[in-house]
Amino acid sequence: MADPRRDELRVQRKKAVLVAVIGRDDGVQKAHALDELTGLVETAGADVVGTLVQTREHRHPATCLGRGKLVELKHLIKQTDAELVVFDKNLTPAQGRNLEAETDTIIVDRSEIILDIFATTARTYEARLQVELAQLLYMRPRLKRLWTHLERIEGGVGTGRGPGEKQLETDRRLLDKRVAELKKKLRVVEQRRRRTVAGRNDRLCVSLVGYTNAGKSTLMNALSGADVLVADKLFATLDTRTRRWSLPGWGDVLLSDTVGFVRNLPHHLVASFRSTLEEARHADLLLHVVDASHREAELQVTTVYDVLDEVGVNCSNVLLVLNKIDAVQNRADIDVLRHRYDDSVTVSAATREGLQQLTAAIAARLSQGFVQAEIETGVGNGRLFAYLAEHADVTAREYTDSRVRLSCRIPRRFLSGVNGDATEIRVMDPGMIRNPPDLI
Ligand SMILES: Nc1nc2c(ncn2[C@@H]2O[C@H](COP(=O)(O)OP(=O)(O)OP(=O)(O)O)[C@@H](O)[C@H]2O)c(=O)[nH]1
Ligand SMILES: [Mg+2]
Repeated sequence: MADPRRDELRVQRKKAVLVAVIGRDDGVQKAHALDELTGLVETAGADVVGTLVQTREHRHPATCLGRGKLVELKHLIKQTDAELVVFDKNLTPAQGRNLEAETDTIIVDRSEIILDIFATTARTYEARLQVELAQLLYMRPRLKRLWTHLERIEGGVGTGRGPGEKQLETDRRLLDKRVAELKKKLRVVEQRRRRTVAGRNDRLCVSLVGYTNAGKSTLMNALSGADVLVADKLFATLDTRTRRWSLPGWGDVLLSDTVGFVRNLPHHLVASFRSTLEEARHADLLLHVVDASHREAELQVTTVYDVLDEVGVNCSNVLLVLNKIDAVQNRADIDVLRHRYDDSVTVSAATREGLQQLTAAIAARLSQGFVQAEIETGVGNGRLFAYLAEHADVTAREYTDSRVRLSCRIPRRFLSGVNGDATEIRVMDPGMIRNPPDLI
């Protein structure tokens, strides 16, 4: 379905006023309340001409802003000739409608800006499907408001009297039909991806996750010699890229670069990007990349854990990578972060400082996934021998009559496959193995 707002709501080159409403518990300083939104709006291509911040514990149910601030906003719009007002919070459809009526400008919220950026950046078939689905689901409860936009800008649609309920009904039906189509297509893509990821069972997978612009792609390139896109903009990466990486002292593993996160990601977007994050969900180790030079590094770390939790990624094996230390002005700031996240590694993907320590830490972490086991079974158990040959490192064999006792190192996740009648398993050393085998 054609999006009737496509042209009208395109934020590019529009003059925008940004508004934040912050509470005491938001953990955001007033002076910096709009830093991130400014980055998002600029990435989307609009010109920021003014800002307004209100400290308020409860958002006004009808207009988000209190009465006085609303008057201030109207002045600011007049002064700056703004065509667009962007709210840092997500607005309800009714708040959007009321604000538009009050200010006579286009009101956009944080979700719409993020969706807009994703829509412009999405390149692959999968990413496009995901973004379109998220956009339509976001639009659905706002359809009426959308037509009011058109009415005002084009002096009415068709008859000049504006669309009736009938038009709205037709639109909603078309939209629902497209949503069903997209969901079906995405299911196919998802199944394919799931099969691909499951098929990699014999290789260990390391996934880079983190806040947008933290340096994930730069680190991927620095570690594996890949040439994925790096850019000083938000959401440069939308698709997961996986490369084989020869990890020193270990052997080949798979390294994946994934989409970055941001505070208050639109819920629909998170939901539709589930399949893109399939790699992270099945990773043996997550490298959580943090921009240590960022003022809000700690807040960003928390956000990333929240989103990972929301999309069902298991965070039990995470290595925190404090990146961009070359850009940290005050070294004491790094010490604070190191102290806060004591099991972290400090690097600069740009200058390669600390990369050796990082690869050693990754190898050590991966080896924690191994166990030392003794397995006793019948000498004719060909299925088990084949399984161990594929997945384990057998270090000793001891035969007695018709039985054999095998000592081996095996990835913990493959232990459950060692079963069957008359097979005994004894896990000897569930701890770390210092010299992991070269090949897994
Ligand atoms: N000074 C400095 N800049 C870095 C470092 N690592 C990355 N950058 C810069 O940070 C910006 C973002 O880097 P990317 O690698 O694209 O970040 P990303 O995490 O992949 O971002 P998204 O894909 O947008 O989520 C680029 O301008 C990089 O050059 C670093 O160690 N030091
Ligand atoms: Mg990237």
